[in-house]
Amino acid sequence: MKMVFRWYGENNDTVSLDQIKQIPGTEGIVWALHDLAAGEVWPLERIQEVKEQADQYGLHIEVVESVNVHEDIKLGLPSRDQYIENYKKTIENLAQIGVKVICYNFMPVFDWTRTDLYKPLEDGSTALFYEKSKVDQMDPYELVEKIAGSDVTMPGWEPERLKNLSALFDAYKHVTEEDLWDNLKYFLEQIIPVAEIHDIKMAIHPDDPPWPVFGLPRIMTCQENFRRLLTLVDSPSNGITLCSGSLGANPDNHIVNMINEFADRIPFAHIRNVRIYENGDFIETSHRTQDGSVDITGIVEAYHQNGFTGYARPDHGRHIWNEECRPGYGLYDRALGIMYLWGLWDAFERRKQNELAQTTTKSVSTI
Ligand code: DNO
Repeated sequence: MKMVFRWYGENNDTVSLDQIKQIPGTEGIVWALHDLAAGEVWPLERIQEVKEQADQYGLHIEVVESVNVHEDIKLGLPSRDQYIENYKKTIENLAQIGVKVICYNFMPVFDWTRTDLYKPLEDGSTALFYEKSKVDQMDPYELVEKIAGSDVTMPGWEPERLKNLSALFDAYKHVTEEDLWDNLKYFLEQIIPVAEIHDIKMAIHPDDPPWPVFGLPRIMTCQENFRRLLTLVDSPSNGITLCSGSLGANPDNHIVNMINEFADRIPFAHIRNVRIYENGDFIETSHRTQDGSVDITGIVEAYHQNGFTGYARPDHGRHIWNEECRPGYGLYDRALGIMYLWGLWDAFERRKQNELAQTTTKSVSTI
């Protein structure tokens, strides 16, 4: 397991590279050129710039999250071909500077969705919260008006997506889940060969939450659908960012089974916990197994048993110790998350070594 940490860039993050460097066992940043709109080619010089910044701290830049997919590709519009060409060029440029994994998602219009960014937990910290009934009852067009009339910015949403929201909702009105599958296949058939040539693993992120929101279709939601994704283009470059928190918001998703089934197609793991309530609401807790509904211990054990050598990052943290930061992306709780993940990993590793030593001793003593 290679531990990495998401970093939003020099002028865009409250966490600094020297702080990241001091988190034990952390070897690289997970980054993106967040100011570029989906569909633009990422220029080589800009990529090089980030590499130089990271180099100064001995951190690598092998994982990008995300190169976002233009809506025209998801909608299957004729204009998609130009955007796909741009995407290929971005893959080439990233490979040239040493990137190995590109995370992306195929969620229509919105990335991750929450209803409260600072919901208090019992311990006095705050965390990202999703109130299911609130989203279920929300009329998307009302939402558009609300957003248009405010200076609201949403986590994980690029500002330009918030413009023209109404038109986007209209465009998706007749797009079914099967259409989305077709459009994903079309996209993958074109970009995966390019990724293969450049030894890049594409890693799709699950939909968060893993069910349709605002009447928009969502397909990266469950084990069966990830199985289908992997067959769309059967290549080691067509992989998954297995996000335990996104998938874990649906109690029917069994993450350990997914790791066991897809292990060799998971180049990138997001590991975090989430507490699910009976009414479908959920809140993001600390990474510790006992604090939420997701079996983080079992998940790390499954990665360990499968000999996982991919990249892993802690995911959203709570806001603790009065830290002011991007929602979910502070330093403290994610650093604690890393220590928990390493603690589990090291214990599993020690157990394995002890077992190996015992078998060796046994076989020696029977000779
Ligand atoms: C949220 C993230 C997502 C993720 C994208 C990947 O914190 O996990 O925004 O980066 O969905 O494309």
